[in-house]
Amino acid sequence: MPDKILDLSKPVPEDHEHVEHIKEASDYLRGTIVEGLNDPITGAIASDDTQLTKFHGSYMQDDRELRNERRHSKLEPAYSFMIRVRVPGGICSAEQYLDMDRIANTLANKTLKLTTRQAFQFHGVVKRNLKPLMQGIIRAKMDSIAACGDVNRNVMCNPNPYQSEVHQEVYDACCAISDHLTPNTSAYYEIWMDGEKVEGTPKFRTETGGDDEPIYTRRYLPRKFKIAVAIPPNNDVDIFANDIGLIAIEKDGNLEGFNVAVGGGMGMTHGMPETYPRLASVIGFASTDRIVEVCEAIMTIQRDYGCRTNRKHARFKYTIDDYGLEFIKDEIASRTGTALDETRDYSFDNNGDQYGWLKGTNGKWNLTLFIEGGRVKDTKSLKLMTALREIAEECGECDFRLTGNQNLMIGNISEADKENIEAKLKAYKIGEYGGLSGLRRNSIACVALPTCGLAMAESERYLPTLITKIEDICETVGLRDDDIVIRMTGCPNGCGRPYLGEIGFVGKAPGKYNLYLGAGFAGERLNKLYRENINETQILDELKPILESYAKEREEGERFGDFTIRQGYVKATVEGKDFHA
Ligand code: SRM
Ligand code: SF4
Repeated sequence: MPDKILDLSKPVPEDHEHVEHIKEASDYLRGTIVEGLNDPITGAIASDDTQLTKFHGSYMQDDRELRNERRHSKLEPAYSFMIRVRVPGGICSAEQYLDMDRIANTLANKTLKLTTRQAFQFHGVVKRNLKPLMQGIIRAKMDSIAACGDVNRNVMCNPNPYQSEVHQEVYDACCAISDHLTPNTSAYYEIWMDGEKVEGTPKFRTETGGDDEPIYTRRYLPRKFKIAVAIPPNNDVDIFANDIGLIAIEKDGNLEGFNVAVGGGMGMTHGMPETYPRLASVIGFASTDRIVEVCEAIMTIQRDYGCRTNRKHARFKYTIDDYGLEFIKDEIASRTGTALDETRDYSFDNNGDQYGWLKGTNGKWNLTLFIEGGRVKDTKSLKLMTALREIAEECGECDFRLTGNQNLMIGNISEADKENIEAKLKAYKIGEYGGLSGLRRNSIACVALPTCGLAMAESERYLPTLITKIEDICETVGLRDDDIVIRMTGCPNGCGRPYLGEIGFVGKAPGKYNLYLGAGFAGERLNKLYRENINETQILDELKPILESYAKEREEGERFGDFTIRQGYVKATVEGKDFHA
């Protein structure tokens, strides 16, 4: 039995990461954030506080394209803040969507980013606008606490509870897990709302909770923690990329419970083979009534045993590979008093979104729209932001739902509104998805430049152009409509889950990418490095013969990722530890 790493009876050990000392000294995530916000001399906040604002849902960034110019002019970097709004299960009302739109247009950079974890992001928020923006979110009865930081993040699930009874039950379970694992600290409302209570705000706990963090403790988790729930056969939230992935098991139209998978994560660092993406391992089954306590038990195992001396080794996937799955199973049994049951049968057949119109169990309509790179904005040629705003203003009872693939579902639409929405989309020349190639409708790109401080190459701004060029090849060989999962990120951290792309690109340097091939179409197998550090011409030269041969030589129903393995372009990755092999 290993010793726990978290020991609250002693001061934070010297060899623990600096962030551990910051958390301990922060008085439940307060630090000197208020003082920093009130300091008019700089557009920044204190460095230690930037670690704490993450827990409040905000990252300090600077415009990387202005760095040199500002340095030469002896100005401080062009600081701004990114704010992430948690939307458990991805669902908000039309009214809340309009609040997000208004905030983006008045206090941020007039765009909304729909993220790979069903959240909204605002970019380019200057310091003086940060507090008004946070207040706007909270007055919209939403929140940003725990959207980032060493805590459980936005819990994901399919965003259409009207697809079936089971979808509704899964959505309810997702919200229950999210609510239970939301941090308790009153610092959030104290700092951003001056302690004011807003009726209906999720988890306003100052009255009941105070600062005690019974689940997290004052040191919180060693690292971020992520949970997602999928309903077979659709793995649209990529559960295997999560610290906990839950697979809904139904019987005769009722939810029985969930297979529990643990230890997924995408992040790695170039040149450090001891870091690797890992897919979650399925370890058993828990009935619906147990799922919240099982999630808490798993998360607290990571709280107690996760590495706190090296953040690159601090994700749950490494705790599992260090201690073994049997240890994790035994701990779950001892913490909950009951062992997990035998894993139930399940199978996934895709990890994408089902575009277009779908009628719900309540007789209303739901429409899934492709949003390229998850970016909602107006351009000269496409007034996407305006169109969505007008739909939200006019659509009565409808709601807005974010998918795990950066897309948008407009839900709960009446028959009459369906016609209006179709007319509106036509007027604004917004296709539902018709006309998109199989590559584009299965694409994800992370934010990367210019806001992401970790980006080594473009992603969101570049993938659409690259896809157009790959589409030319696909068109020639007759693959235009074939679904192929393609994903790009500007660095190896994996925010667009690139290691689950049948074609994956990971930025190495400006204009240079590693090319990965061979992931499973349903998100059940990682891909493998095929070519390193290549530019656009090389990418196209590499992909052309493979796509040509796929068009000619694939077997009936064979997916592109499977084909690249069968033909020996790459070896199958069996587990995270052999990703680099
Ligand atoms: Fe991420 C860090 C954006 C999903 C793994 N991620 C970041 C930061 C905050 C950069 C930073 O630390 O300074 C990025 C902000 C960019 C910007 O300008 O907005 C960022 N991550 C995103 C988003 C917005 C990408 C997107 O285009 O949609 C996604 C927000 C999700 C959300 O709503 O919560 C996003 N990030 C992910 C995912 C995908 C997922 O969760 O399904 C992953 C891989 C899964 C995982 O966690 O392993 C992911 N992000 C990372 C990592 C690597 C973590 C690791 O274990 O090594 C970092 C860097 C870090 O934590 O040190 C990171
Ligand atoms: Fe930034 Fe890298 Fe995440 Fe892309 S993958 S958003 S470049 S941290």
